[in-house]
Amino acid sequence: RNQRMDWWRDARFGMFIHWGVYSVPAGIYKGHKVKGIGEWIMNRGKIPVAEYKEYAEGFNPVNYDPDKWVMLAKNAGIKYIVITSKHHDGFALYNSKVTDWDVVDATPYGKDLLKPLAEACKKHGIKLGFYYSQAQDWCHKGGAVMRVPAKAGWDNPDHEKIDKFTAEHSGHWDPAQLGSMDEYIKNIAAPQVREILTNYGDIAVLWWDTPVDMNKERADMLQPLISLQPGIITNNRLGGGYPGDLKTPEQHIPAKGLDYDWEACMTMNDTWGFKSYDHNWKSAKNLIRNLVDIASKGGNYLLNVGPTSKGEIPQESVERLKEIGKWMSVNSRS
Ligand code: FUL
Repeated sequence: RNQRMDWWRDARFGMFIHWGVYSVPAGIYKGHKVKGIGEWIMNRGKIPVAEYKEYAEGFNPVNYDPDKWVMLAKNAGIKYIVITSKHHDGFALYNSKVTDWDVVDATPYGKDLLKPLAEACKKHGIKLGFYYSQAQDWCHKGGAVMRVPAKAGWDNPDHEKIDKFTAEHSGHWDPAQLGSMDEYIKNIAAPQVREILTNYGDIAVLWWDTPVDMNKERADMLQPLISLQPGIITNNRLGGGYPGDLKTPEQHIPAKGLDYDWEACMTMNDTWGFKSYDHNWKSAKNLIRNLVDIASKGGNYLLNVGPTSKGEIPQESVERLKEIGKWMSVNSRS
């Protein structure tokens, strides 16, 4: 019996936080509603790197109150939080020494967002995990890109030209993105993983994502770093043949569960990162059903919130978490 997984198996319920510069455009580029999930706006919109980076000027989460977030989670019966330390746009929510594309160097806010969250989690007895996009990185040279046709975002007048370029450059749409992926892994991803696993105390989970263009050699530059956090749990999205500790069904619940530890990650509306006009919220009843359904099948529920650029969890999400908390206070065992 693998004791390392004990707390995680008992936990059943986690909070996913997708937060970054994409919360500034919040789903709208040049006046167009860009299709798809909000944190993908740069790729779907084919926004040039320099232009996307300007959104950082609008990222100023002055209302960020990690204590409040952690208590909101805790009161809903949530036992662990997984936050995007860096998503596919390459923007780090912490003070990274290997790039200027982070909250401290690139935004008016200018403060590390993960430090106070780590402190709040510790104070309230909630475990903390980091999501890290190790392969896709749309702002650092050499980062991988998942290929998406220009028309899949908005009615882009340059779609033919862009698609021709992306076809020739493994999905990249801006010359500023081109470079060696091996160098990117070595000089950006690996040092950043080292940072997040060194500077924030106990980290319970490392959540890799989308192993685009990963191979064994590249994964081997990252996998050994998990020894920086003894007991850490990783998911199955590193690539390079590493299975990880858990499977990660996304936006669905396997009908009969899985014969492996698993965690269903799901949104409350239709986006992970904040989108101003996504009002397609599931009811609290629906979310509670999902939790019960998942727990009864032996899985964990990683339920997402997408805070705004001002540092607020949308009110609709707050209300639903409070409803879940009410149900939990009557029906849960701890
Ligand atoms: C996906 C990512 O591409 C999404 O943006 C999101 O982070 C989801 C949880 O995983 O594969």
